[in-house]
Amino acid sequence: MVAPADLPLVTVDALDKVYPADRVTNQGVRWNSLVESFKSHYGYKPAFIVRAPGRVNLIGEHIDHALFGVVPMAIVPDVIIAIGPRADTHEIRAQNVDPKYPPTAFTPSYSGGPAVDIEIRHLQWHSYVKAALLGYLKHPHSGGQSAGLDMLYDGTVPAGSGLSSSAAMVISTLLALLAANARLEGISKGDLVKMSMGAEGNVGVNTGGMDQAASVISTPAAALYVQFFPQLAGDPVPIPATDPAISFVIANTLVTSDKATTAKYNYNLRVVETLAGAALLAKRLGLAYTPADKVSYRQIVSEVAGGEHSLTGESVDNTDPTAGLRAAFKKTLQAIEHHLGNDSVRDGLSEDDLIDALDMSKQSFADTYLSLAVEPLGGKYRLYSRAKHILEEALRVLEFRRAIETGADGNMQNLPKLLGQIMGQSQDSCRDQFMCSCKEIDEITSIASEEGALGSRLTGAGWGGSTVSLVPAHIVPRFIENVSKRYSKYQGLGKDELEQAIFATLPASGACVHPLD
Ligand code: NG1
Ligand code: MG
Repeated sequence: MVAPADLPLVTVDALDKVYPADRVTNQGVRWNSLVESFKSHYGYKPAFIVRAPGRVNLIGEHIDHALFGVVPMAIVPDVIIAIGPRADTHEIRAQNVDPKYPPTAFTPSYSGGPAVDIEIRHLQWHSYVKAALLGYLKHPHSGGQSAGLDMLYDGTVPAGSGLSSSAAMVISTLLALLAANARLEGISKGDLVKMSMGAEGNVGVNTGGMDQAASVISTPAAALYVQFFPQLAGDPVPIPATDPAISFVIANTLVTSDKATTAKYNYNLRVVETLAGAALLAKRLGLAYTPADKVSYRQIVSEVAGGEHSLTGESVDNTDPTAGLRAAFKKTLQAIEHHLGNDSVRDGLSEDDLIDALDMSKQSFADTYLSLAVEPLGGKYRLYSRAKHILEEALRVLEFRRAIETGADGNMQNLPKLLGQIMGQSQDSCRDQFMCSCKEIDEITSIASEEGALGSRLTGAGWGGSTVSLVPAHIVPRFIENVSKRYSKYQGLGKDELEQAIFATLPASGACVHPLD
């Protein structure tokens, strides 16, 4: 198999290679109007349009960080940018078609290594432009320089909706920089994923890589299995024809899950709980890692199974290629039960107790973990329930993918129901073990189930943002209407607002560059 991560970036000459057939015309109107607005803003014709989509994650929440595979897909909502390179200056000018995002203009400093001033504690839309620019300048491929650039943005991924507007912003901006500086050559999709992960770190988010992989590597009409270990790879997962046909409906809670302001006590804290849990498990298993190694649960799985070779070697049943891996996940779950589920670790540790358990000094704990959290954390570290969620969710990803490939017990008829059940289990675990749900997500997912969804769960980081429901295609219009009538935060919304808040999605293609002539 050729891993799509190794393939070159996509250049498109027509929009039917980008959007599902029924969306091409209205997107064409949008792209043309972006070109016209660029001309009237900057007084000349843009040279390129680049695009990076948002994503919805179907299964595998909060496990990319632990290097387990996930199954997201790129969606139609995206960020497109019209670009004009300017040879006469280093100034970057960025405008947004939405007047609520004010224009910005700045020049990176090139004395003593590239520097860009990112307002990390007061993030604005253009902080993501700057984060991408800094990531680009620091990447060896850029040679540490960028030409001046005029950019006009048009984004349709709602910010803070759990659909990865941030990844779409950063990736589209990186593509703009690569295109404008004639540096597209020699960059693979996998390179862009890594570059954008690094760049998103410039706004203080410890990103796991799923969003970037989905936005860059996705191919039309398929979800994407993203593997992070032992290396990044993407494998298209075409959604099969079933009876009833499957549709995925996204419903935004309209509670903004703004990581820039809340990461310190939710997302980044979970990252610390995950890393510290893996370090403690490794220690109690007698494995030769120190906390500074930041061992992942996925690495521990290989150790527990006696090396990666045994997961893929002859012991594996040919008709079930993931059998070895699933057995290793289960064995690791037993180890978690045994080593993290017995003593005081089970109910959560105070910071001092965690430092003791890991045999660390306060200083090295702070250097290793608290630096990831942006701010002091306080409270309890729940290593056991986070670890359990991660391993069980990783197992669900394998089951989900296997079901799509082979049906439920070999039967395609029961597939929609089985996929829905797996999604429901994921939601329960996100709520009870990873504790990343919230009352609005709980409200939508339970209304969704009552209105005929076969499964419904949060998607993305949670704590607000969006839900995704697996709905039989033939009931989608009624489903959307009924959920719209019942979910408290949709009351009083206009038609346009509602259409943006709840909609059925089709898998769209990943990021691309469109040269204009
Ligand atoms: P959101 O908050 O939806 O962008 C975040 C992470 C992902 C992944 C999910 C949880 C970033 C940029 N994204 O997604 O990598 O860990 O949470 O599965 O941090
Ligand atoms: Mg994000």
